[in-house]
Amino acid sequence: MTAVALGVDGAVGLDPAERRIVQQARLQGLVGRLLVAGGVQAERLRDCGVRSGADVELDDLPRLPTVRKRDLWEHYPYGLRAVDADDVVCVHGSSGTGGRPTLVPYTANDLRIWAEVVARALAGAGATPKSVIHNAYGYGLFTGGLGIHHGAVHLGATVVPMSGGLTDRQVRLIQDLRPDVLTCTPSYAIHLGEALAGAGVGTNSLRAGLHGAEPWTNEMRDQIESLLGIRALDIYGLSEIIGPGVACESLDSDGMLNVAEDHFYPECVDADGNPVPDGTPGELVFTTLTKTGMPLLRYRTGDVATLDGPVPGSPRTLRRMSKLLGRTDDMLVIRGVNVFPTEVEAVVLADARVSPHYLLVEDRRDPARPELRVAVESHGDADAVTHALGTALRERLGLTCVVKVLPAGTVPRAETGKAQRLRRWTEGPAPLPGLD
Ligand code: DLL
Repeated sequence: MTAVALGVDGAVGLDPAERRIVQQARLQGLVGRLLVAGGVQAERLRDCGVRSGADVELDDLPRLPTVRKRDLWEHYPYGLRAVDADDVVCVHGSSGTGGRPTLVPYTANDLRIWAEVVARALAGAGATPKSVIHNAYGYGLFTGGLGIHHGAVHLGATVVPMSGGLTDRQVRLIQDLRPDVLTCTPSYAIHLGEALAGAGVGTNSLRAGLHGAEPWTNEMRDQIESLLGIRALDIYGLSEIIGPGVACESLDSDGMLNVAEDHFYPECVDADGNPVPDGTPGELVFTTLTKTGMPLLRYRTGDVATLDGPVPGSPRTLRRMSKLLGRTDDMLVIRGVNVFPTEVEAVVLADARVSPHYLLVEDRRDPARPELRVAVESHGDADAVTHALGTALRERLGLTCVVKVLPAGTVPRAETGKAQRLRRWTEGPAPLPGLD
């Protein structure tokens, strides 16, 4: 593997002034497409006085309307689709609320863009057409598995489509196929690293890992790097924009993630939606300049990070974003699954045997195995309630939770102010007796 690979396309090294001309033209094309497609984004543009793509410039973005996850849910399943149903070649998504997932339709054009940006991310981690990529992101509606897959194929590498789980088999194939790149969530990288060590399987073929889909710290990075002997790099994305590949660290990006800004134009805004200067934390807002299936103008991600320019003097000229610093809402991401506490509440309160006093505990004591613990009180048969809630939560969220049925009166009541329904547990004793 080469130390610094610029990528499979020239876009990453383009002169920023030339890139801006491309972005400008693409923005005008996008606005034109949205106006023709009609629907909520077109209405909001018209309300702002925009009649055609030619009316907008990149500098006008801050005064243009935004769109949020809520808009996707309100127009479920395909309300923001901007092409004929016939032009949609696949659908991906993530968990949503009210039992409705967030669904994203892709055209063949969108799949080409996705493959290109993921191939770029893989190349930035040192992967080449000779690489063997062990892909342990889940395959399915989740964008991790298939997104990395498309990029690896586009790069001309060999992808091993492992998906998640069945760790013994993953260990066996790492031993036999000797991959140089590992792609999976950071928590699974640690789990796999421990399993490989436990089985006495060496990891000396591995050079780099692309890890994302959930929050992770630099301490976790150190752990992954020492367990697996690799450079562990951060990859960011969200289904609404495309999936993995919106931004990704490269071997030379100095701890920040290169944003694929020729396709996904980034802004960073404060709570009132005003732009913040580079280096100041704010909410990331992306505009999909080239997507056609579900193009989004100024999508407010809820993800908090900082933006910055490229590494000075680097041949890689893309703007960069920091590792994520948090969220503007209460969405949790547990083992790559997005969870809104209100969804858990809906399941818990639907069971008549359970009292309305419950507590969610985001258990991150072991960073490799984050768990969502759900403490409830019930007068019913504890085993039956545990089983029923566990099944209902798995069905609704796509996540296996640890359900604890506690004696009546154990879950703290809010005497004043808002009920505290969510606690984070990173060390020390359980926030509630009986929870571990
Ligand atoms: O998680 C896409 C993805 C797959 C990214 C594989 C990277 C690797 P969603 O399921 O729609 O898409 O979840 C998107 O997950 O808004 C963030 O809050 C969180 N997230 C994604 N990447 C990271 C990361 C995929 N690198 C939501 N660090 C986003 C922290 C991340 N959080």
